[in-house]
Amino acid sequence: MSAVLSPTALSVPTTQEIAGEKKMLLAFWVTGFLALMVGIAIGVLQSTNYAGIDLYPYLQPFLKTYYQGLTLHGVLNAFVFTFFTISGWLMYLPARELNLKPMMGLAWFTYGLMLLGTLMAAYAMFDNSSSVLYTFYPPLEGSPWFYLGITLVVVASLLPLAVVLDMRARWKKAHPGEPTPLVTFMSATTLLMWLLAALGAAMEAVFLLDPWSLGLTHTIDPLLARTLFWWTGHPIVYYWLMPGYITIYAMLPRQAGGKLVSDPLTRLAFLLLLVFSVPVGTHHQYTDPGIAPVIKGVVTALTLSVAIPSLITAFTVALSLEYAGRRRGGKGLMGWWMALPWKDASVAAQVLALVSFIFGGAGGIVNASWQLDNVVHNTLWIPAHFHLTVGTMTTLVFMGVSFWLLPHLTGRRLYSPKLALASVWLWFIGMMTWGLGGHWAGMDGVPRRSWVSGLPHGQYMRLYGAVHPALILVGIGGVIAMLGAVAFYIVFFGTLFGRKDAKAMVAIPFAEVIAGPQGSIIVRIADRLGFWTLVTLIITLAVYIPVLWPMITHPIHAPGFVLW
Ligand code: HAS
Ligand code: CU
Repeated sequence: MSAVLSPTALSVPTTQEIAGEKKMLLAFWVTGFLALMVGIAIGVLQSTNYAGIDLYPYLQPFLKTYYQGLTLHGVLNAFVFTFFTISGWLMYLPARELNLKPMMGLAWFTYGLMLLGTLMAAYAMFDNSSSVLYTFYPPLEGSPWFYLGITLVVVASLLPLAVVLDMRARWKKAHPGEPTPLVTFMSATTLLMWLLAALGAAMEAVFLLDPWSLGLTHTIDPLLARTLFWWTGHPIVYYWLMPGYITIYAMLPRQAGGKLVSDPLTRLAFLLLLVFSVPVGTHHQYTDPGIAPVIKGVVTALTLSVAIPSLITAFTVALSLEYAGRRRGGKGLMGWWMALPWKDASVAAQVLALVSFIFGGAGGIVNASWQLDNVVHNTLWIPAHFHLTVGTMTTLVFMGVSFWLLPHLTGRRLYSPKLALASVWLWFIGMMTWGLGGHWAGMDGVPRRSWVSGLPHGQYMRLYGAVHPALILVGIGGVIAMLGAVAFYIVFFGTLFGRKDAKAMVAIPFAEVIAGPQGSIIVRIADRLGFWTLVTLIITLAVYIPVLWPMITHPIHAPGFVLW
């Protein structure tokens, strides 16, 4: 019945063999979480803003406006935190699973390039020359440091693909005819998806933003730029999600005391995520003019398809958790749920993240339908949606991973497991409260990205008094999550600088599987990664050529604006 995930997965390699690789992942992980720390600190200002409390006047001269704060919050959390942690994670896991040495020179080059890009963009954001928000929609104009910095970060994020494909090729050579081991398959699929996804932003940067900000062109086409941005901007959310799914599928079941129920279903979910993620970016532009209605209809259908792999995930993972809970003695309909190891902060983080994702995903399905999106677009509903998805599903999962990963990488004991557990619950409760308030206020028409607390109090109450309870929830949620973050970073740094302990060097908790890959036709078909990448490219071009052609043949020439 049960098959081990891969022959090498459960072996514990000697510290010496992998010390360099551990150092590499630690560098990526710590840099990402440092960016997140700054991003979260600024985030609380965004939450209190909606509750009607303007803290920005107290932060002069560090942060001049709400929009500067919001730009830093979005870029540091959504790009810098994710790109660093994901790049290191996706190179390290296959190396351990396959027991092969990754191309360390390229791995460190990735780190250096990403750091350089981050520093350039951070400089441009902190000096308030680029308060263009994390979507940098032109004709809002930022400094070349910002656009060039982001360009370097994106280029760097593509390099781990070469590292992973190289290891996969070497492994395949030594194991002819065998399917790629699961975690390596998931890492490669994520990075191949991201390669096709990044083409949009790359074109936007190279042809539009970089030359414009350098003064080589004097006007910009806002519609074309937005469309290329969302080519990348939608699938980037799966680039944030899939690395979290790797631990949810391939590690959480073991941490919870069970097994992953199906290897082939896991691969099917990742294959569908590869194929359907990229062509649907125009669902962020349902209200934009200049895109044919028929395309918006097609994109609605395609977007609903990309929810299918997450629905598969919901069932596969719920069953794996149920198996774990019953093995631990849980009885009856929901007894297994209570029997999960809730005291383990790493498990609690991941399971609570999944609970939040039920609501985040349901909101996404509302956004996906063209008609319903018209009700919620550009309202606080949208940030509520993404604070439950990237802000909880991705972030809380990676917080939970940190609780075993840091001891694994440093050989130091987890600092205060109790505080770790408290941080998880505080983050979860804070974000769920934020999510509730944000969805509610959004349905009542409160706009996103608005410095509402900058209004005179009477005017704020006249406009938003009726939804004030919802906006207070947003403020309270942000503060609770902030407390969770403080607890989390005490544990994070407490572990990094804590006591060495030989027993702390835990192995990666790769899970065993119940239904293995042997003899599965899905596994055989899914393993043809080159073919599926080509299929995805063809579908993407089939959707995007009709979208882009009218824009290219009828260009808009807009001058730039610097507003804040
Ligand atoms: Fe989204 C806007 C559609 C998922 C992030 N999304 C955003 C933005 C961000 C974002 C950042 O169609 C804002 C961008 C901006 O600034 O303008 N999104 C979707 C859809 C999905 C979806 C259909 N989004 C995500 C994920 C994100 C993310 C994941 C980050 C990581 N989103 C949209 C649309 C917009 C949008 C439109 C534009 C809206 C507008 O007007 O601007 C789907 O992938 C969601 C599928 C998910 C599910 C949930 C499955 C549940 C699971 C948990 C199971 C629980 C278990 C626990 C096992 C169907 C897997 C056991 C528990 C028991 C009780 C048994
Ligand atoms: Cu999207």
